[in-house]
Amino acid sequence: MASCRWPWRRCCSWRPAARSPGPGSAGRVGPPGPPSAADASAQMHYFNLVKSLTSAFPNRFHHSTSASRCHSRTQSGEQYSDPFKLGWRDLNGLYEDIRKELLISTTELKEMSEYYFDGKGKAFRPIIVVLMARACNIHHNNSRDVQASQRSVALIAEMIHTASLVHDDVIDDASSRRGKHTVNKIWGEKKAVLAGDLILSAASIALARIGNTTVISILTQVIEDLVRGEFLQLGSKENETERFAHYLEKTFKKTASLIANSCKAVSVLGCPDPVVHEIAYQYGKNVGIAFQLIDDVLDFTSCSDQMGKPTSADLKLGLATGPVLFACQQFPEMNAMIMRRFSLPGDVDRARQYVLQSDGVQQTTYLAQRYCHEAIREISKLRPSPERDALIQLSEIVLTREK
Ligand code: GRG
Repeated sequence: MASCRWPWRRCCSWRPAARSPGPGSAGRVGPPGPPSAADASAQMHYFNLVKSLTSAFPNRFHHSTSASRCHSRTQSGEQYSDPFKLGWRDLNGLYEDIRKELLISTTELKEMSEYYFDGKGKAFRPIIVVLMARACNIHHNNSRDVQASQRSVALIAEMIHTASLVHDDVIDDASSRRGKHTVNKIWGEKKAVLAGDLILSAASIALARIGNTTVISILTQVIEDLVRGEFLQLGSKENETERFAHYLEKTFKKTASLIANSCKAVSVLGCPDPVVHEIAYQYGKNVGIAFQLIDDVLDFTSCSDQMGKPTSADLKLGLATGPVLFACQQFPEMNAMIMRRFSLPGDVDRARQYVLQSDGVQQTTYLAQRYCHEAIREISKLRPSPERDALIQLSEIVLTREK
């Protein structure tokens, strides 16, 4: 297993080639601006959760920046060196509570819609949401504690995420996720679509119950973005620069919008200051884009066992992600393959070889680092708190994750 990891990825200080599109060309979603000198130096049950996180982030404390080298101290004086542990205090019973939202009388539909709420996911989104809630709450004259409505946003974010996974697996005809069969493989496509719809409708009911129209509009935007992001993924662009902007827009819509808007929603619930709302949104957007860029890297560098789903999946689906787009700058012969979405026999293997011979993986990782630095720059504008420090640490974990 160790042989399929790329340990250098954790301390990559690689710089993109002069021709790289770089984050500045990313249009609206784009980015952290031109590289600066700083860049270079640059409970299913608690046990299961910890187990899953330990294997997902085994090296998370081995590579820390001075900004993130922190031990968070709670009001009780207990010390946390792990942002997941700090966040999880507010998430006990997360999956039980989600299952309560999915109150369904039909046995089969109930089984299908509860299938992924088994504690095997990383719960990355709910963790960010509760940490952000506490980090924002101290900006208003109230307790740092997470409000019930903010905790609901954490549940809703995980439910929207899960519904989109179920639908995504239907679109991609995927067979495995999180190391188990997908809903569509077990129950068939039609029922899987309905199970995704049901989770989404339960999330919508929970959202309406919060009763805040601003928050409703922030989180419904996410659903539109998810659909538009998936649509963008169905198309290709001929021009290289347009192709990169298209990729980053798709990345924002498919992955980052949910994180950005959930962060914004809890900031709105906790604090009236629009400056704080924008910081929360920008942090979530930048971390979310970095998260997806690393996901795209892992599709080339990780093993199926590690990921719990097949790797090289993107090429097989005809998708040109960051590593491919960067590789194409070095190997322009990849252009034709990208345009025909790797549909000819041998295209997938050849494209994979080009990527592995190129700097595509390093460049994508470097780009993700720049988004994470931007996330840290944003969140550092908030008042100091253990949760703010944990969010800084979390952005680094995004870069070092192995699943
Ligand atoms: C039903 C709301 C809805 C949308 C339909 C299918 C679709 C439109 C959108 C697909 C969105 C999607 C699946 C994006 C991928 C995001 C991503 C990186 C998923 C993996 O997240 P992890 O690693 O997964 O956090 P775990 O398993 O840990 O939860």
